[in-house]
Amino acid sequence: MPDFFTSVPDPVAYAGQPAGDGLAYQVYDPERIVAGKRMEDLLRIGVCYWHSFAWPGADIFGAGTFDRPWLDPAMDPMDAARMKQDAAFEFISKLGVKFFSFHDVDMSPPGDTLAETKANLDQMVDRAGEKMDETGIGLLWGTANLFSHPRYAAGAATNPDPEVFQYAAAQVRHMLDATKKLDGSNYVLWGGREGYETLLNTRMGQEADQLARFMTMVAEYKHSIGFTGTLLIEPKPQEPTKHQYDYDCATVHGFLERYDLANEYKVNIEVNHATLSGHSFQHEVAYAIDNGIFCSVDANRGDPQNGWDTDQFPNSVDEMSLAVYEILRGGGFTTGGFMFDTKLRRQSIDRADLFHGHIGGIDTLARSLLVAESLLDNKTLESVRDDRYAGWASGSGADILAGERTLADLADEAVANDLEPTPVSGAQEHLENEVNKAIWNIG
Ligand code: XUL
Ligand code: CO
Repeated sequence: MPDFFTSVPDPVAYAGQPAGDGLAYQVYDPERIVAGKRMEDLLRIGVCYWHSFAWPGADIFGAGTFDRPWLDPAMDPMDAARMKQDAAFEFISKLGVKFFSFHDVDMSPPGDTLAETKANLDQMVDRAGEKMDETGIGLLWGTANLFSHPRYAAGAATNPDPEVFQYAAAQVRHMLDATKKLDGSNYVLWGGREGYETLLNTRMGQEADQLARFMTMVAEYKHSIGFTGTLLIEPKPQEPTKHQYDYDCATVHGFLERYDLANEYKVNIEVNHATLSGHSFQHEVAYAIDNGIFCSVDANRGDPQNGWDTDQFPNSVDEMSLAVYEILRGGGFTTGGFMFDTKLRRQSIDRADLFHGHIGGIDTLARSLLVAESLLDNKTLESVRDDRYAGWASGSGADILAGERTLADLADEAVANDLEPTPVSGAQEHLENEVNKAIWNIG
């Protein structure tokens, strides 16, 4: 196919200053060294296939608005899949980022039988492999769509019908094979409809056992084929179902521990899902890091006035900096990265709009990374945290943590010494000002 995104430079480059047409990076400089690593290697930016190329811009009140010729139902489905793939790889390489992600159904059309569907995907995956070799683009993660088709209305692994569980097993097995073939870094399971609409017809305990069985089988299969990428769960509290079992990081962590799966799975935290669950994104990241389950991020944010998943491009350095700080403090990404599971607004109908959304979002992450580096280098938060918890690092505090004191020991000693702890300031306003200074002053 001739180039589709003809109005943008190839590639979009780092300019370090505002470009007249907005089609240049102001902050994202892949080569810049941050915390000892190239910025590109720290951020590991990925583009998603589904919202960017497989979604026509429809909403529940109206039809698609976007210019995506390959979504024309009159086209031969495999020709359309090839055209879509050409446009996707053209976009990602012009954007100048290193990764993408896809669901099985994003990349190839269904056939009349499961075997035909599988053959279509195999063809398109082989073709994607060639494009990846040509462009140097890698696969951040693969995943299977177990939520759009009507068969999954009552869930996939948690469906009351074991045949649906089996159908889902076929899809996931196939996508794990495809992800391995494309040397994917991770495999994601978002429990799209693993939840319930009403408890009137639902056995929650039974559904949890089914989900755990499915996840165990997936982990076993991963090892049997020698796939070395990380398995990820993507928490989300609700939508599409009223209540989803993977509510937030703490819920997922408890589930993994309960079913002895904590060594097999980590989390892919989506900013918009974090805020929908009533947490900040920073909270979800910090929880996952502290509990050893952090791996990857879907960078799309919500709208504070809407209680649903708007999947907007990240544009707040304030929101992102503290979460990126936690990621950097935790040692950065290993197999994960920042996936843009982002949607254009329905009125953004110019081909260049997809670039503007990504460029602004990537610059936001790049600037947040610089803020995080400065907070870390200057020990802005760490020195205060060290002081605040100093009592636990030695003496009585350390003995308590080591299990060397009983409740009665402590109580007796408190009385004997007439204990009177002195409150100290949490200094929240001072710290907020320090964070703002880093945000304002970073070059
Ligand atoms: C849905 C969502 C998904 C997953 C992949 O809210 O985030 O796109 O990221 O299935
Ligand atoms: Co997501």
